[in-house]
Amino acid sequence: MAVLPILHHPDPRLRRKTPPVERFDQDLQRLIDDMFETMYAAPGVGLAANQVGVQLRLAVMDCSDEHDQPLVMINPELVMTDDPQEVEEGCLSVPDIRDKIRRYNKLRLRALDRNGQPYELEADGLMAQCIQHEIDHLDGKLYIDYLSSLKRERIRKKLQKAAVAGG
Ligand code: GNR
Ligand code: NI
Repeated sequence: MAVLPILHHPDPRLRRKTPPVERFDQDLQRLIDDMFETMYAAPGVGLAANQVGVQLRLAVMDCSDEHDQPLVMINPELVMTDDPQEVEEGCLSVPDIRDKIRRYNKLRLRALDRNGQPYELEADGLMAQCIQHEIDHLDGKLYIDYLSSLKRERIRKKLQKAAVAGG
């Protein structure tokens, strides 16, 4: 297994809508294992494939304290949501910044597991928030897109400066 480098905003590869996974082969299994290792090492509670430069509709998650509830989401879609609420959010691709946005508190997810088997689950709280965050990544969106353009521009400049400095 390997820890992969995580792309930072404003990398254009974070802005593409990812195409669905069609091949559930050995390469996909290795990628999923590497994504879990990368997510746990960060540390983070979720990671989308395009954050490590792979254009596939695939994300991994684990919102547990014990790192014992790994979840693979392949070709995920939301099938039900409630009303949005304000929550605080961060992202490994937007380092050292957090802000409040609106997310659904409850949802129903439909996705494929690592073997291509379909499943559905209901989630709330942090897990529901993280599912929405990862699906946004796979659609080429970042949580900062929900902030004011003034805030977004400030964040872009700060991260650009850090990248030029080699951060
Ligand atoms: O580690 C993460 N924490 C987090 C906190 C609140 C809402 C979403 C997240 S996801 C983030 C990891 C990440 O960037 N996944 O794409
Ligand atoms: Ni993120």
